[in-house]
Amino acid sequence: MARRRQAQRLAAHPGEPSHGPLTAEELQLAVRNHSMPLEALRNDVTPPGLHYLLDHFDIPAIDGSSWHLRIGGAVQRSLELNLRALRRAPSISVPVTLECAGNGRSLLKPRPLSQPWRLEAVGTAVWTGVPLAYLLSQAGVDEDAAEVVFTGADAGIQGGVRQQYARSLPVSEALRPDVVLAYRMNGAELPPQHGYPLRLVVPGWYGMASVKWLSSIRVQVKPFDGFQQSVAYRYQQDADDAGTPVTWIKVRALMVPPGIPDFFTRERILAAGPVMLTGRAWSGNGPIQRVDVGIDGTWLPAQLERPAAPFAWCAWSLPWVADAGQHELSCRATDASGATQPLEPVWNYQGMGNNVVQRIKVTVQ
Ligand SMILES: Nc1nc2c(c(=O)[nH]1)N[C@H]1C(S)=C(S)[C@@H](COP(=O)(O)O)O[C@H]1N2
Ligand SMILES: [Mo]
Repeated sequence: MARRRQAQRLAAHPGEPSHGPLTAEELQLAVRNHSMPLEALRNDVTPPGLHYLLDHFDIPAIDGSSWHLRIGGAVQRSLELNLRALRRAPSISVPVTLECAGNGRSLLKPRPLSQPWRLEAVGTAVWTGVPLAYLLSQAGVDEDAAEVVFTGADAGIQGGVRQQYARSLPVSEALRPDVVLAYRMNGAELPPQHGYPLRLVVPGWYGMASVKWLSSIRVQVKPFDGFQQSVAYRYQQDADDAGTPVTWIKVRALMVPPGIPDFFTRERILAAGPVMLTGRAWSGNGPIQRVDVGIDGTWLPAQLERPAAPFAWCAWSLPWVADAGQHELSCRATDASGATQPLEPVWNYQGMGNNVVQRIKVTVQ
């Protein structure tokens, strides 16, 4: 009996894939970290509160008036800046589509136990703040520097390791002109859950790179080997596989589910006749080249609109004349690198980068 209990506990261990029903631990994470309701795909910029959210630990308590950011390590001059100094520095505003690398995880079989996203862990916001490259040039990055490490104020334990959330970027990425230290989101003060008072935003990279609640930036000569870099966020086949790092966002399209939902199943009910199917598509690997919409398995090219910025999603649309009966709708994007979405999920141990096509069941009456 004790043995069985232990086995059950092990089955709910994060990282161990499960064939079983959703666990209490997954539900606990899911109610803390929400996705974007698919109908919010109708907005160019995701309204406040509808952007997806992923916080590993607790939202830290930070007093903006005494908070400051330290920049140090392999630099000529270490800097210490408070919020007022940052707000006086040159600023940019960048529309960016952020997506969690674990998006699609709960559709994998077996299901890696972690935040159980379906397909909606995405959002687009306009991030305003200081270009990281500007502050790094003020500090003067040493010639032999390799990486820049960003550490958040949030702390916890993951994989048995006590840590503050931290991630690094290669110096070349950190110096891109569109990488921003943001203190505003959609024109308003950064909300507590999205990183107040300051967060990094790395356009084109999966969300884990965009460190929230920044407390320090450290330039390093050696590669960073923190937990969120060397253990988490890797494409692995099993626990012993060192794997490859998760970096750029893979291509994906999503559709606004047409018609009205059934409350419990979320299946769609639609009146027969013309309907405009719409959605958004994005990729970290070059502009979206095409979106195809599948109607009962027949693919038709959608019309694309221009995105607001290189790493913001683009809108797509396709008119459809719905005839009575059951239908399955899907959408599939292709980016400039030629990459497209798989029709079946591609499994990996941490459930990363599952950009399988979305399928929506519709009953037309
Ligand atoms: N300090 C800190 N930064 C963090 C995280 C975190 O838990 N702590 N989560 C990361 C992950 S995995 C994602 S997907 C994004 C989510 O950003 P959002 O909550 O603003 O959508 O923040 C990233 N930055
Ligand atoms: Mo994430």
